[in-house]
Amino acid sequence: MSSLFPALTEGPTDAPTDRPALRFGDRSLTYAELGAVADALAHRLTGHGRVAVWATAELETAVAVVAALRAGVAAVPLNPKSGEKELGHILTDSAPALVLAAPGDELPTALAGLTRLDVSIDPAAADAAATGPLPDTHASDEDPALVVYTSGTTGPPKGAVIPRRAIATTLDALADAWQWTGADVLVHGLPLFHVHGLVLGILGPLRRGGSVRHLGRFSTDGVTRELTDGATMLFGVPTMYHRIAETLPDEPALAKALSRARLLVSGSAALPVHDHERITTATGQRVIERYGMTETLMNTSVRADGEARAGTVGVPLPGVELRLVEDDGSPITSYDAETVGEIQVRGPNLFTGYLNRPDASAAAFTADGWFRTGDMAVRDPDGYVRIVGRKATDLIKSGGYKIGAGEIENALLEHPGVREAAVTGEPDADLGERIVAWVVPADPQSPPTVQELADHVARRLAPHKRPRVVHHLDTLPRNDMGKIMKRALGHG
Ligand code: MCA
Ligand code: AMP
Repeated sequence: MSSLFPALTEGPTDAPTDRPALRFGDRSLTYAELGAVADALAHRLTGHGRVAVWATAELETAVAVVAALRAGVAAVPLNPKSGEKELGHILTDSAPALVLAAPGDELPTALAGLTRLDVSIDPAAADAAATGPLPDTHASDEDPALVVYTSGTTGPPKGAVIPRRAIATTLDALADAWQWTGADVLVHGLPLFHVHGLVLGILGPLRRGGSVRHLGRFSTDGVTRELTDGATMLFGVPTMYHRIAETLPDEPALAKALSRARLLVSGSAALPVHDHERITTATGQRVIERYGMTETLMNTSVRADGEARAGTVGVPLPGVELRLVEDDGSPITSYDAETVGEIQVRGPNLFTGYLNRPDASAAAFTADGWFRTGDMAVRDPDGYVRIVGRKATDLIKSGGYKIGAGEIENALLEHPGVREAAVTGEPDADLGERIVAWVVPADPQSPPTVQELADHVARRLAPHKRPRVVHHLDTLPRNDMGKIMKRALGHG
């Protein structure tokens, strides 16, 4: 297939190669510099199998992933806050040949057995090393580009294998929907170990020949600064837009900065209509929503040239087939804004399957190749999709992260103070949903505190999977089969 990043080799069509490609804080690389450092690294990666990337929100992560893609080698982004159990699982499952990290980054012992390659971002040191053509243009469309770990209802996270064609397809479809060009300057503060921050937020601008300024971590001050200083687009999860909506009344500079933006895009979870309205009232701008999944990349979006309608995720992107189906799998043909069905999608934006999980991969698709998203929706008469819920109550979306209840329950059960555990999600104005743990203590006289259990889960799995609320119970409500009745807990 053709290069994923034409601007790296040919230069953006509408700008010279000294145009900035990536900026993280006060460190940046132009297209020419990124080409040099990424290709120098890529030369050292060719021939390897998968490589892990210690995916901090830093310049080195972006360089490492671009280098892997240039080398035609699949990258496995690791959450640097992953706990020992989660990290152990991902490493065993994905078996990377080596790990790429920024010089000086301290890596946990779980990675000690892997060869480490430091990522240099010094173009002066790179020039001499980068010689000869790179094989990336010979990589095939179906070759894996990324393996991204994503939680399910039960068990440990599964590695979604995302081929090169899915990345190219989804980014080009978004370019069409958003009139996204090399002239755009994107600002975001998303983590780089998930599709939203990495594929849309880093690879997206690079494929267009535009630039990205990463905030390191999200803050409304950072958004104000960058949008005032020439950035044109903002990507965020609803929690970020909620924080913007909360801050707007006290920060006229934020309102002014947002009102200058070309496009404000929210995704990864539903943005409440109240937050849409507060932002529009204060800035005159409408936030547009797009809907995607790790397994499918992007499926729908409100178009830049279409009507922005709060509470909807817009229309299917070019090349994406989308249908709603009844419980028995029969397609729903009505566009009546009422009939609820599961969203199924088909198209070149889809992943190829879960790594080492033929069972789960087969179960994810219908016999005729539609991917079952598990999201429930209705369609407006003009085709706009409105997501109304999720099939599985055991999936929680908190801060835009997908978190499986079963995974947290298993981790809680490994705590000596816990005899039984159930996990649910409950509404949270900031996070969308917060994780609630229902625990039968091993010793009712000294039940484990919320802090203890939060630290335990953060250490084992990841901080964003930690319970925010813990209820102590004498017993968990169970049905005749012994299954925990989560509805009887008041949630789920
Ligand atoms: C707190 N912290 C802890 C503990 N408690 N660390 C260790 N042990 C503890 N017990 C740390 C947290 O890790 C965090 O660190 C900091 O303290 C603050 O925690 P918290 O308040 O929970 O988080 P926050 O900083 O308020 O985060 C809100 C957020 C974040 C910024 C919105 O949730 C976020 O970045 N969400 C983005 C999720 C995302 O990208 N999803 C995309 C997947 P630190 O700040 O250093 O981390 S979905 C996707 O990709 C699909 C395709 C799609 O459609 O987009
Ligand atoms: P993940 O598995 O982390 O990639 O998250 C994918 C899930 O995020 C989807 O299945 C949806 O449930 C949810 N999601 C993503 N974007 C939106 C959106 N704009 N509105 C509502 N839900 C969304």
